[in-house]
Amino acid sequence: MVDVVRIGLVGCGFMGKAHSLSYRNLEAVHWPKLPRIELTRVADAIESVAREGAERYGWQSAVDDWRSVTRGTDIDLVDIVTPNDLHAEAAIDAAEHGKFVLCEKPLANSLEAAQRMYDAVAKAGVGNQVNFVFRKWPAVVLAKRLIDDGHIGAVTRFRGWYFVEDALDANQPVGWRFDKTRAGSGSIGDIGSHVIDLARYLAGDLSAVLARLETVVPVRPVRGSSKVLRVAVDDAADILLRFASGASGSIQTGWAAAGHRNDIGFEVAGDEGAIRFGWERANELEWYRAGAQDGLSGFQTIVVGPDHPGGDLLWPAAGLGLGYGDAFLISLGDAVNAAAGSAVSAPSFLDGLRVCEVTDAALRSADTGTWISLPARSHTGA
Ligand code: NAI
Ligand code: SOE
Repeated sequence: MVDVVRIGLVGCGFMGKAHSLSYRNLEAVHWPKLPRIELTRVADAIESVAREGAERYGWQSAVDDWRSVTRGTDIDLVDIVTPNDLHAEAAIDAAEHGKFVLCEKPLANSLEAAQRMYDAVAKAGVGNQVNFVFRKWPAVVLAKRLIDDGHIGAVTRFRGWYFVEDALDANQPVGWRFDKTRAGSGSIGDIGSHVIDLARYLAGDLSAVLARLETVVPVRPVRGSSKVLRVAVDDAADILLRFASGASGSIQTGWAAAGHRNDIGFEVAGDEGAIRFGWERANELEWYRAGAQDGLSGFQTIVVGPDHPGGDLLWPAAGLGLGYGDAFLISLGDAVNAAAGSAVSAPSFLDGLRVCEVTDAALRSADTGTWISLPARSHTGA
């Protein structure tokens, strides 16, 4: 294990802030289980954004060319937090220069690009992680543990959703997320990718999907321009799922969903019980055990705290509440430990590729109106 991990960040917008704040606190939070961290370089296509990011978050240098991060001989871990269309080029370059690569979700804006990214890290033999933060969340890891330990029996159904209302206002100017060439898809890739990852994490690989997509607002104003965008991505998606295990389920997404501020959640039903979770009550997990015939059965609420996986990183007492930034402290800590050689990273680019396979199949299904089977290899994790 190395004793210092030197980090380079590509992109300094919303996620640039989330990741930078985490890096600043990682050593203290994971103490003494993490190597020393150096915030070596930040790149942003807009030089002033990179410079301000460096000053604000403590990066040692700022550049506008991402290659001086992916090729920097003074950098061990390259963290890519740009819009989806740059993920592949930057990640492949970083892998070819021997870096550990952490990349934001979705892994890429197309299945073809995601496959190239996976091939590049596999060929270079470098560590890799895709930042599906919600599967790192204490209540979600606890859900996985309950399922794996048989506390709901055999999984029969998964129902997942991610609704936000960010795009409810048709007149509010939009950015790259609504541009199909940059993002690849709409709500299904942007927020749905998180739920597809949770479906795989909790209930195993998928074998087929049937999807219906909807663009609620066909023309939107473009941020920073007088132009309008003819929207070619989905505002909402409904996907029926078949799992390789024989279980079934559904995922719904929508980013113009009135009343839903950041509502990602799931229900997993088994033949002996069920589990449910929703981010708007992120510190709680609900668990139901079937069978009691006393008229008193129902879901029990478990409030997460130091007894639960990841919950031990912050506060010594239960119920104080963890928040959004804490999810990144957990996820990025795992990446740094993996880059230092003391852990295997998860979720990996292979998981990111599998999610892109599902998204791509759902997009094709919506075009054809038919069920689309996923390649058998995606059931094996290989
Ligand atoms: P953003 O638009 O806020 O920031 C992106 C930044 O990248 C901007 O500062 C932009 O100038 C910069 N950039 C664009 N092209 C670049 C280039 N060629 N070289 C260097 N910098 C470049 O976007 P946001 O919200 O930070 O999203 C970034 C990524 O993070 C996306 O892939 C998104 O899907 C993902 N994301 C993940 C979340 C999670 O929960 N894990 C939450 C939000 C976003
Ligand atoms: C929306 O609320 C959001 O933050 C998106 O902007 C992200 O892309 C998604 O990863 C999480 O939710």
